[in-house]
Amino acid sequence: VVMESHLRRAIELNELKVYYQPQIDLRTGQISSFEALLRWNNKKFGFVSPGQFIPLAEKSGIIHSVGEWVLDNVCRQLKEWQDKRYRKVRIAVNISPNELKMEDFSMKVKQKIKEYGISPSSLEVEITENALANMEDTLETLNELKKIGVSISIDDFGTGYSSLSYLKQYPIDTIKIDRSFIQDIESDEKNKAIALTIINLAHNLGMDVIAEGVEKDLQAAILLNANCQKAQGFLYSKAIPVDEINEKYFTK
Ligand code: G
Ligand code: G
Ligand code: NA
Ligand code: MN
Repeated sequence: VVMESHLRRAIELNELKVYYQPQIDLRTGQISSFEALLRWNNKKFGFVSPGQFIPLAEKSGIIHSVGEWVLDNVCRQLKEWQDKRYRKVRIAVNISPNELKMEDFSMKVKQKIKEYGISPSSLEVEITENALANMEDTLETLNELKKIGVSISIDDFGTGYSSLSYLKQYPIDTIKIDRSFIQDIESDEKNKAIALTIINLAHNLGMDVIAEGVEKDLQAAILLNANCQKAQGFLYSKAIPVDEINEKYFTK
């Protein structure tokens, strides 16, 4: 409860910050996109990990204002890069099941895109399998997002409570292989089999695929050899503030 009351004031106290983790095209080694990952630095609690405060935000309903704040921040960032004529990259935003469930979610996204005048294709929403599990409205929301031109990816693929049938019902662009399958892909035959099967599954469905949690060159080599297009992980970079992103990836 104490942490919740601090989280409630985090936006007005300027305690939230969006960090960005690069997503790499394995064939060219170039950055193709970034995942926006929220950070909270509180006076009393210090840095609280999103693994801790996101569930709290979801339980308390704070996730709606936090989610809007993140989306606004990301769209403003895309606009800034667009104005500076930086190389075109996409930003992926994590969306909680509770946000996705809201009837006006796609309208809000549409309005933000319009407000900042950004290209819809530069925005991606990341949702988990669990968000798709039992909701009728979700399909309509995702279809609307798709119509607007926003990309849709499935986060932590293979770890949720879900069936594969949603892959044919929902307009999914990209599957993100959960990092638990990538972690020891070079030594664990089962994880390797699962990861390679997900890559084929995605491609057979005409979807893109990205491997999460890549930490070693050998893992990247195995994935490239298996035709995985993209990777994300500490091998390339952890999530960093936008100043560092600008300095590292755009100004040279
Ligand atoms: O950033 P890691 O660095 O610790 O992220 C932990 C978890 O928090 C991940 O599951 C990630 O998807 C989630 N997360 C990070 N940022 C956001 C956000 O802006 N919105 C939502 N809903 N989840 C987020
Ligand atoms: O659930 P989601 O996939 O959004 O979670 C992203 C989380 O994974 C963040 O906490 C991020 O910091 C973490 N992460 C990103 N890359 C790596 C990696 O290479 N190794 C590990 N262990 N964690 C990673
Ligand atoms: Na994510
Ligand atoms: Mn993930």
